[in-house]
Order: sequence, then structure tokens, then C-alpha cells
Amino acid sequence: MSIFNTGKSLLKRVEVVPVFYTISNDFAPYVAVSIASLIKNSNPNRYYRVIILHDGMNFHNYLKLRNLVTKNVEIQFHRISHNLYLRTIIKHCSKKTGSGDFFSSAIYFYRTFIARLYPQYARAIYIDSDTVVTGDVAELFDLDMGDNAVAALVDPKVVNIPVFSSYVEHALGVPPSEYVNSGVLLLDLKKLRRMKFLSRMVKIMDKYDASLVAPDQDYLNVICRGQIYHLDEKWNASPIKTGAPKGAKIVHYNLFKKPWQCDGLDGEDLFWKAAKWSGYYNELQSIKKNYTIEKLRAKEDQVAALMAKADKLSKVKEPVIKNIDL
Ligand SMILES: [Mn+2]
Repeated sequence: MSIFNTGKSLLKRVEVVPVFYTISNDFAPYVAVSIASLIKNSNPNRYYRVIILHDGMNFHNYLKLRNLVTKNVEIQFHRISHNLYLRTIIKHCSKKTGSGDFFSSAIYFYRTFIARLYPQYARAIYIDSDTVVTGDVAELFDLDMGDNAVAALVDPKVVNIPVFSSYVEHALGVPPSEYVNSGVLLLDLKKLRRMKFLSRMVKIMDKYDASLVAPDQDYLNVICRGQIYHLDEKWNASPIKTGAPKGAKIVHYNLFKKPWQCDGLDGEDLFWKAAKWSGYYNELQSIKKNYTIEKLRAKEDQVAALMAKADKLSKVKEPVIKNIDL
């Protein structure tokens, strides 16, 4: 083997795998569980850079998250503020505060900033905080996604719940079999920059001023339609009773109730096992203890309102947002 070949393979091995999370301060314990599990399953020969996009974090959480750092997994923090796009998005979100506006915090939109904020990366992973990583995310990073802008899982909730299928088909004009979940994303950042994803999204927001069911995810589906690679479900797996389905690499607690809110959910043992590595086990236990039945009921009411909204929007004559040319 020539010395040049050896050098090349070494270079490839140290390529950084950027992994983004977006949180508000109170989501620090959940993101810590996901990051701790990512670290447990990382490949010691690869190098990972976890980047937490947040809107302000207290010192306690900052230190605890910093403590998770290992030899091959570093953690960076990026407070998103004073950003022209953010201002438009916050303004837009602040008007969408009716019942059924479940996902209208600006923080949900931070994932759409990654391509613009990180010109140094060609590719990145985004993961929701309500996840436990059970495989090596570098394998997702290495995936051949063809000529597509995004890789994501066709959303099982949309496929299985008629009111959501009908909503995406009529209000967004996206076939339910193509509509993806934005909880785990592999992003071709070069392509997203070329298509001016963020400017496009903000222009669509301004033009239609629409109140959507899952805003960031809905915009992603409309703008990237036809340029989305459909991930294998092992990368965004729903938990089962015993934890992770066979072969799962990322388990996503994508139901409205989370393991830190109540007992008896599928895959809760997997979550609590990973919680032990997070440095937040006791805090998470006390969050669950203090999560009252009233809070759970309020959440059920919110979900009912969200479904009512989807139902109402599924009856529109034409889509409420459309992709636009820039
Ligand atoms: Mn999620």
C-alpha cells in the first residue's frame, strides 16, 4: 500500500460529523439523554461535533451538557439571536397562538437555519431532543442520498392518522406517502443553500401568513418536495414495549406524551437507561413526579385542538401555502 493511500484513509476517518440539536433551556435534560446515548454508540475512530442551537441557557445546564464531552465527541453551543430571519419568524409565530398551535415556537424553526449559519459544512445531521440514539450516527452521515436536499422518514403519524393524511394532501398539496417527519434529518447543506431554502421559507411565510399544523415540518415538505430521500425507519424508529425495534439506530418518542411525563409508555425503560448516562437522572425523575394529571389533561386538550385544526384545514379548496420562485 502506498503512503498516499494511507494518508487518504486517515483523512477520511477524521472528517467531522456535525450533529445539530435545537432546544430551549428547559429541554436541556432531554437533549442530554439523547447526546449521552449518541456518545455511547459513537465509533471511537470517528469525530463528532454536537452543536446545540438554543435561545439562552442557564449556567447549570451549560455546565452539565459540557460535562458530557469525550475524546471524540465535542459539544458547541450557539445562541440564536439578532438574526433577520429569526425576527420574521418570531413575528410570524407570535401571531399563531390559538388553540391547536402546538408547534409554533420559533425554536422549532432553528433547524432551518443550519445551512445558512454553517457555510463551512457540506452536510449535517439534525436530531430532535425526544430521542435515544441506539446506533452510530456517522453511518447516517455517510449515507448516499443521491441528488436530494434532505433525507427523512415518511411520517408514520401522517400515514396512519386519516385527519393528518387529509391535511397534508389538501392544505399542503403533498401526497401523504411523500410527507416526511422533521425529527431526524440528514441535510445536504450545499443543496439547501443553492435553493435558498431559508429565504424561500420566510417569503412563503410572509406571502401566505398561514397557520399550519406542524409549521417547520410543513414548510420543509412543501419547499423540498421531490428532493427528499426517504430514510429507512431504523433512523427514526418508534419505540416498542421492549425499547428499540430490531436494528433501530435512533428511537424517536414522537407521540404527544413523553417518558418524562408519565409511566407506562412504550420504550420507557430504554429512555431511563440512557437517562442514567445523562447526568440528569434525578432531575428527570423529579420532572416526572411533578408532572401533574392536570398538565397531562391540558396536553390532551391541545392535541384534540391540533387535530380539529388539521380537520378544518383538510377541507380547503386549494393548498394554504405553495412553493415560490425566488
Ligand atoms: Mn420529536
